[in-house]
Amino acid sequence: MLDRTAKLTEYQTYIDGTWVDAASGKTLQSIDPYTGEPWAVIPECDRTDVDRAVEAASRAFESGPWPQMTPTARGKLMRRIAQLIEQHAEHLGQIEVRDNGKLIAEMVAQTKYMPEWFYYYGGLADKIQGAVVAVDRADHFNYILREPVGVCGFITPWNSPLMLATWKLAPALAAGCTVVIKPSEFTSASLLEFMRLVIEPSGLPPGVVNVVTGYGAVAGEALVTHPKVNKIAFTGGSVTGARVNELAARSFKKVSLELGGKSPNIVFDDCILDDAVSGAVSGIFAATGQTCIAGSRLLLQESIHDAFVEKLVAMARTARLGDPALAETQVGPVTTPAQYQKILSYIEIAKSEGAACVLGGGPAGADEGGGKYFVKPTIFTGVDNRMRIAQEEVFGPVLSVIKFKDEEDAVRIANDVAFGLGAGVWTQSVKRAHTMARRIKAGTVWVNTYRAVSFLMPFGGYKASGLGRENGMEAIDGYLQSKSVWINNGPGGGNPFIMKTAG
Ligand code: TXE
Repeated sequence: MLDRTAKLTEYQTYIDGTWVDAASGKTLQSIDPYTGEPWAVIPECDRTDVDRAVEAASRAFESGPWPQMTPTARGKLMRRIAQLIEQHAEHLGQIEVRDNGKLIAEMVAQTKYMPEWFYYYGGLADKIQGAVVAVDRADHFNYILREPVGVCGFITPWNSPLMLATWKLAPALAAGCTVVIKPSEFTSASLLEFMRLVIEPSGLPPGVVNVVTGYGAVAGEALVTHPKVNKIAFTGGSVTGARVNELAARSFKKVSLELGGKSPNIVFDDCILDDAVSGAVSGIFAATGQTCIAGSRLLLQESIHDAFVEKLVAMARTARLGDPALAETQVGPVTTPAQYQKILSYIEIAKSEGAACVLGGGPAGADEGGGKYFVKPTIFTGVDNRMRIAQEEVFGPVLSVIKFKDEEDAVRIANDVAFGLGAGVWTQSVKRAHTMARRIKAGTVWVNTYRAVSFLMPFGGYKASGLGRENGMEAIDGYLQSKSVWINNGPGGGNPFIMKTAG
């Protein structure tokens, strides 16, 4: 059970295998979104700390035990990390409930599942294979090596702090990289607990994984612009993602971005209605809508629109708001005051655009199970896809319902948006399922399910939803680069003034 009575917990950050304060001695406070009160004190790192962490990661990459370790040994170490997460899953989950306001029920599921990433990528560590190429030259033996990209900087958001760090950390370690992580200033505690309970006792050499806590504009930008960082992996909003991409480009860093979405959840009249209603609820009200894959545009076929909305509203109305630490709670608080204001402002925008609010539409008071930063599950019908409420990411429990006529119309509306992260399709027709999966421009299409993720399935965005993929075999490619090796076993010579081509 979560203990909310303890006084402020003071954290240090983890750089080069030791626990340290920020060099400046500055700290920031982390707020419990359920009570609105500070509960933890976190070092406020700046460029000096980032420099220390990157230097440590660079040393660990170039020398010391890490680059000497065989990929098989790296894999074993990663399996040890997985076991340590299993041991501490409950505690890690509770910290995230406290720091982020995530539901304990969701955190139990997430922290139980997280070890799979380290088992899976640990298993892949010694299966990273180059190739021998039968090159078009006599007496040559050519091969391709696959080498780690080097020091990686991770910038992670507040909505699923540990899970999203895991998606980056596991493939990076398997590839042999070293890492500096800048968690969100709103939710740093679970990562620091992860370092204490998992990374430190795992036996990873010092400097392989480092953490710099602090603000995005200071610690984040120092990491993105540091000359010794070779790759940036970022998850967050599109505006920040674009800035990170531009800054990283100046020093030619490799970049992967997992950004926002405005995902269509498309319901055809041949669906199993109850499953689709539950899928619509899960798409927008799970995690209080604070998820990049939120199915925030519900596209309903005209013929079932009214019946569907009736069932949807009836189900959403029963959602239990409350303390995220209680197993029975279904909708928790919004994580940050700024996000709370943003959600409320979008509710007003939707109203002013002429959408009809058929459920919720404002803050949830204490009598409804709410607290300081609670928003009622909100549904707007009569939404036109050109409205801001249909085009811009709200990142909260606010659903836009849009009517469509037929398959063609559904595809047009679904793709008429800047984002392309996910999409849901509810139908019993096999033909329609495959057609829609092919025609929707999004990194993930779920048919008759929603918000499902796995370490085995690539995850990432089309269009403004990002660059690169996390999870699955291809994620490891983002942490590797290839080197072409030419060995001439034959005579030298030839005209030194022209390129050595086959012709
Ligand atoms: O995210 P930011 P914010 C979306 C969602 C939300 C909006 C804003 O719509 O309402 O973004 O949220 C770090 N250089 N998503 O402001 O700014 C920051 O410290 C380097 C979608 O909280 O993107 C944090 O660690 N780093 C999303 C991380 O970037 C910088 C998850 C993310 O913060 C930086 C979260 C800078 N200049 C929000 N500025 C998703 N894809 O799941 C900030 N940061």
